[in-house]
Amino acid sequence: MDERYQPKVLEAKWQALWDKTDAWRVAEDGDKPKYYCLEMFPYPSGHLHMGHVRNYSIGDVLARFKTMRGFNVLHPMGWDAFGLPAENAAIKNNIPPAAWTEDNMANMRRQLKEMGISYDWRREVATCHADYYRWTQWIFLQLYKNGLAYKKLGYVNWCPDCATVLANEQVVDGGCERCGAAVEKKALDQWYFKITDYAQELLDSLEGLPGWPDKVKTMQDNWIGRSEGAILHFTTESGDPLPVYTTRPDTVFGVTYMVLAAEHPLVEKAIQGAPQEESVRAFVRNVQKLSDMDRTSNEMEKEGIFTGAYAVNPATGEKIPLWVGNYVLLEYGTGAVMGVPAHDERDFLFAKKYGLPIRVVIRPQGEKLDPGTMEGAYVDEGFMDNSAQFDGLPNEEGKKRVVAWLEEKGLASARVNYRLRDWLISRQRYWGAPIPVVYCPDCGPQPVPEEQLPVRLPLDVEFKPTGESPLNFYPSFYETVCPKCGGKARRETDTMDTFVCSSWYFLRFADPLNDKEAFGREKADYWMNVDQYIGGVEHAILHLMYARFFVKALRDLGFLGADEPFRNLLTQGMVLKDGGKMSKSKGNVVSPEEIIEKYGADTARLFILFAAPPERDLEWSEQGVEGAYRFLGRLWRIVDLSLKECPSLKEAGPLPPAAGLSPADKDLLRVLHSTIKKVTEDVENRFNFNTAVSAVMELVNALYQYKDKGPMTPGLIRECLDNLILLVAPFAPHIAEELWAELGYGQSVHREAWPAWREEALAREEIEVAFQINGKVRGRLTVPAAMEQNEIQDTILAMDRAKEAIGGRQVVKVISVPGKLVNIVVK
Ligand code: ANZ
Ligand code: ZN
Repeated sequence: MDERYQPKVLEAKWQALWDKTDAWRVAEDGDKPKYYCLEMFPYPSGHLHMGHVRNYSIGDVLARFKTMRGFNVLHPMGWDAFGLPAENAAIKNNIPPAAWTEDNMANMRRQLKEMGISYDWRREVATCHADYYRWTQWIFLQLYKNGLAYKKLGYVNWCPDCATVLANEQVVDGGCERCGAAVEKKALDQWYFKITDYAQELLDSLEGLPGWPDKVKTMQDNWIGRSEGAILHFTTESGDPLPVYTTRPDTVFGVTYMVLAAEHPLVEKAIQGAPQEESVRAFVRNVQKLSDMDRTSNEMEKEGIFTGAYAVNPATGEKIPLWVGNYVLLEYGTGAVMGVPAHDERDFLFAKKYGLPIRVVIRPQGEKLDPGTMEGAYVDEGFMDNSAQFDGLPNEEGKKRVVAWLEEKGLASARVNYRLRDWLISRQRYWGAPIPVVYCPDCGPQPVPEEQLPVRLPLDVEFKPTGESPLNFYPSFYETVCPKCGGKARRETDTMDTFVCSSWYFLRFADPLNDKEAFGREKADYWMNVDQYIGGVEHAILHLMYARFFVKALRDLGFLGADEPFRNLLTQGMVLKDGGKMSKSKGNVVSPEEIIEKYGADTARLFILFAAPPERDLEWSEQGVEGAYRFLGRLWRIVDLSLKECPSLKEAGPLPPAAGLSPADKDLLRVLHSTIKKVTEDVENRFNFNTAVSAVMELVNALYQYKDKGPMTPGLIRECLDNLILLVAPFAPHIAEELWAELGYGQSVHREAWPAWREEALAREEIEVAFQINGKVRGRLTVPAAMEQNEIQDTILAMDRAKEAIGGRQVVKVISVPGKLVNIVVK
């Protein structure tokens, strides 16, 4: 055995062997419990960053650990390969998006192999390959045929710089998530998925996910945004229906104005011929520049303008002024709100600003509120007031009674509302899965027949940033025939949001080579759910919500048994350096390549796993990396030294019965078994990889101490080294493989069973107890571990040293910490 630990040589050697033998391939196996371990697949930007390395190291420890624990483990990897950066690179460097993406995938695949991650590479998928997006298109067709995909004219978020539509979630503080440009509203025909059909189930089944972090579930809950209220049927003075959604029907007698969203269809009608016609239009144009995020943000000043028209309150028959405002969303509720300044903070500010009346209709018990002196809205519970027959009712009760009363007259209906919108999936972009629809002048939109899939992306596309899909300039793409009448027709040139591609990749991994189906039901049912999903918290809302929706929809269409995609979710923390996120702009990036080159992959993995528990942020530390490297060197040498000093250990048989062991032997045996126990429990129950690694480090220290003390018992050393290497295997797979071979084993360490600890080896035979007088340590005593607490006390009190220290004073009481100390209180 080489004296020096040479990671470069041995890592390359084992990686080549793993590759050649497809070491991590799996298939369904009825004899073993299955375990599906999945890390979020990356966008192929070209290079792994430390966040990836962390994500995939965590997943790899679990995958390897579960394999050794006897599970049939699926651990796949692929590429979320469509998307904008490839197009931008194409424009900038004149490389076709497909070629750029392929190069990047090749490089990152190589890097992942250099990290020694145990993926079944035969299952690799890339969402940009036709054998994958064909099935993305097929899923689109299933949703379309079942009313879950539809097209409508919508006001969409438009980034003028990227010249593309953004999902609401891609608008951050009113700016484009990618480039920061101010986002505008634009009317466009768009494709949507009807995720709102699943709003209630998506909310309810969060409760069935105890293995998800609470913070993620809360974010999903808020995003779905369920509220209970009613639609109240106001009308305009000229008789047009003007329904509003409110969560406070109990305040309907307090409505003093109404507000329409800028895009509301009644705005034009209301202003026609009014003197303020032009100024309202100007106001509307300004509001349309605001994103939904702006409109709902607390910071933005609430503004409005009177249309000149009036509405009629269904409860009172009263005429109330109709306004347009910058804070009303067209897409929420009905796009119109009733203004109740006395009981809504936003309405209160609005009324104060524009001199609108404030009418109190809810008051606290035994108190009257004066609108003239109120300094803010009264939003708490109370009793109805100024509300005709409802006066005096507790307002919660009032909500139901008002709705029932108006409902009887056909003027209201109870309603549950969700903030969740349908998912806008069309993009005016090239590098995405083409939407499989054809427009026929005679037959209208027609789904592409399934047997004609895939609708292939042309690969020779040129890039002109025009705001239209580049496919619009490719007659060879869009010219086609109608599948129904055979006449001339035009293909849809929009492509799908990349979130569509990533909403089902975990299903494809179950059956990636299937060219007859997106996935076979039997295989999907065998592997699903994903037992452990691991990724960044930045995907807490969108990706996870969309994937959940897909699974539920596919289940309802009969393609799948699972209800949820991911049984357990681990959101890993960030990798920081000098307290900040690693980023090019800050210049604090440490590249994985550099670290692997200098120390090897095992060191990189070990450091990352040791430096922090997985959910926490991790501070990069060069000393920490050095420390991990030194530890692996110590591990190497203890095996080398043991083999040299105790050559018979290779042939050593089973450990002799405990009776034959020296006290030092027994100590070491105890450390070994308590380490096995700790590492097992830390990994399995808590994902505490950091404390698991530090326990392994202590075991190595104990081995050195044992060795230094004198002759080694060969069977014991054998037992220690075997188990030590098994424990190290998931964390540092290459060195473990090499040392395992050095110990004479022919089979890969990663195919061995995880070690079990022996309960009887854990027990200490003797323990050391400190004794104190009035809190001050006066001595130590070694006693049998099994000795009773009061027996220990008596022994101490009988000792000369103790008697001397007490010095004839009176013992008031004795306080013990079992197994540790005895404190004698005297006065
Ligand atoms: C009158 C009222 C009085 C309201 C009151 C609240 C308090 P959630 O809980 O989020 O569903 N609203 C309705 N549609 C809106 C839209 N398109 N844009 C902006 N705001 C809208 O909120 C429902 C409440 O938000 C509704 O209840 C409505 O204001 C407002 F004392 O109606 B409320
Ligand atoms: Zn036709």
